[in-house]
Amino acid sequence: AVAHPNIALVKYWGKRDLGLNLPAVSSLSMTVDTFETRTAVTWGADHDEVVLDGTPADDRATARVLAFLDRLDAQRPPCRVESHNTFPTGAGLASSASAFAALALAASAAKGDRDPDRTALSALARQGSGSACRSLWGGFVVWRKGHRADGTDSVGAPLLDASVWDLRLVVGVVSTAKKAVGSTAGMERSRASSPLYDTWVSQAEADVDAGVQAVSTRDLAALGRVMEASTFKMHAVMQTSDPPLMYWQPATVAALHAVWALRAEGVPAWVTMDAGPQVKVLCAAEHAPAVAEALRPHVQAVHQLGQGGPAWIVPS
Ligand code: 2P0
Repeated sequence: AVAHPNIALVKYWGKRDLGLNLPAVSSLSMTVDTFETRTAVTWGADHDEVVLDGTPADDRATARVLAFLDRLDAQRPPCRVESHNTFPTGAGLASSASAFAALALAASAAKGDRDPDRTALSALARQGSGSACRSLWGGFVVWRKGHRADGTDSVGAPLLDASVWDLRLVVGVVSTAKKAVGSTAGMERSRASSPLYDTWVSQAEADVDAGVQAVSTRDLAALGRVMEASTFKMHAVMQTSDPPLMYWQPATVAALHAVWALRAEGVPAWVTMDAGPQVKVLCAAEHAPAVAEALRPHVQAVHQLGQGGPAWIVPS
């Protein structure tokens, strides 16, 4: 199966249940094209084996993948999983989102269900990595946090297909180093220690509603504004955690000032950053080249990403 990563426009940061991986807040994302995870599962192998980008996975990654397969089927046979990413892993480019979306779909197909219920699959993918529940779908996707104790209503849902509104996320890659603190540990640190955490949670649903409204009315300025607001509230929570979570590098700040300078000159473009130093810029397709030029002096590489489609099963 193949899945694309997604970038949150209104952010997920914080959990209300660690066991089922239920979020404290709803979120809104755009699935991107170009970057992809491609995963093959053999259902019934000699022994359990996980290979990532051509190399046997370390113990931690192997345990995470096998625990995920156990959730799909506690009686499963030994399985072989082989997965490739076309982009940097673990560097704030949403690699766990595409990874667990592709794994959920590939494992279901390998088990014999080639047309699984996507909503049930989204709930499964969420347990591998929260943001993965959004990568089953293309275009704009909303993940409502849900209310049920079993988490069956905490799933991604498609909002607008990829072909409808031609936007770009221009990604400036500041560093491809793996992050020092992963998202799960970071979220728990923020919940336990940031004095801003409760305010963040209390405002998140209104931000998601504003984002959904902006997508529904194709209002890029409104979407950009709420995306930047959500981004900086999330990073304020991160940075006021104890010890602070500072995912930015100096080049991150230089790049975001460059985008704001461009906007002051009349180019409509808005910034977002996730749990890593990369800067991602939301703009109309016609403005992506100018945004890329503004980012280039500050970053290692620039990718102009369009909207990606849903996760899909490669015909065998
Ligand atoms: C997001 N992030 O909404 C937010 C913004 C990072 C910052 O979802 O612990 O890998 O596996 O559920 O999904 C990254 O966190 O976290 C993330 P887990 P995940 O995209």
